Amino acid sequence: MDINGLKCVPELLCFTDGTPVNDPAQWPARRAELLEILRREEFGTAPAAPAAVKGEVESTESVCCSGHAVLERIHISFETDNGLFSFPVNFFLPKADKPVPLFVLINFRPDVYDKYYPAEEITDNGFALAVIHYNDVTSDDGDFTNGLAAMYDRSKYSWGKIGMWAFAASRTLDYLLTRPEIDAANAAVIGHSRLGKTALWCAAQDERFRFGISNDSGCAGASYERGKVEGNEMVKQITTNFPYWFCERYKEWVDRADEMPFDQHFLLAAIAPRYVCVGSAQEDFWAAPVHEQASCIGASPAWELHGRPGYVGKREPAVPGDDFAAGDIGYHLRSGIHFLGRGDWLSYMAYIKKHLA
Ligand code: GTR
Repeated sequence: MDINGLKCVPELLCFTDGTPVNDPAQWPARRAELLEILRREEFGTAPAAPAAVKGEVESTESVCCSGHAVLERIHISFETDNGLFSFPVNFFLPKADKPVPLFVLINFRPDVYDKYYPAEEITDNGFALAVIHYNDVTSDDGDFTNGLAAMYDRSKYSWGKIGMWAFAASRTLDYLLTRPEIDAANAAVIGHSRLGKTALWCAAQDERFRFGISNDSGCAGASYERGKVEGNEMVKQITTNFPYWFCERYKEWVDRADEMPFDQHFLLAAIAPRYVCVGSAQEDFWAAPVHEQASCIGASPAWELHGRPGYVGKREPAVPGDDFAAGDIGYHLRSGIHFLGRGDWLSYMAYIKKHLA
């Protein structure tokens, strides 16, 4: 659990009251505690899932991606405290004779096609891809009067924008699980950067996702906070620049990393014993690749408790080209900048194929 002198604390396999966790039967309760801590300290609380979610296919492009896939424009809708809420999803579905695994991608732009997803390569690899444009859910700023933010009373839920985008990814899954073309046992949620944080938070809470995929998620994502150095993003910068992503309490931890009753390995561990895959980029020092790898190592005991291999890879800092996919926690480091690229997708798809249900 040591990487560059970093040790992942607090302990994962120990309840807050000090009771050790040494039996997988204790895990659901410990996982509930991890989620409770992350809600209270970082991402805030969210409303319960709506009783029913509707999906309407508004239009279909029956020839897309070399003719091997179709593209549907779907409207997802559900009742909220303040009435009906809906948002659009672009859904790429390969033409296949059996149900296919699914990616739910929370993305930065509404564009079809977009630089963050090689749609044809994804569908040719046998995956369906549902893309949510995050601003269709709610704006990426401190305005809590638009989109999903306006649909629930702020005084009842402490969620920030990350919690809202994660909620929308789960609602997208609600609908897609009703589609016979989808292999319900093999759903993944994926995002880049702030939306990588979102994907992890979504997968942590929503056990229907077998895979949580974090690309360059950095601070408040996969990146272990303790021991960061100048040039790495920390709670201080993130809560100054983007306070609205989180609950109010997260600010309490500015300059107090060593006192935090949690760290980001808790976020990965809350996905256990399912699957989590973390990708970093060499030049993305702001996101702190070494700290992303450290969280993977630090989260491992949650899998080992279940007799599963957690992180199986180097203990010393990864070098570009390293891709550790053997364990239930995947990790890769590629050369280059902060970006969700084709190489990242190839790595995630290979990892998922290795660990399909
Ligand atoms: C940065 C932010 C990071 C990361 C990134 C992104 O400005 O500091 O935490 O989320 O934006 O989302 O691209």
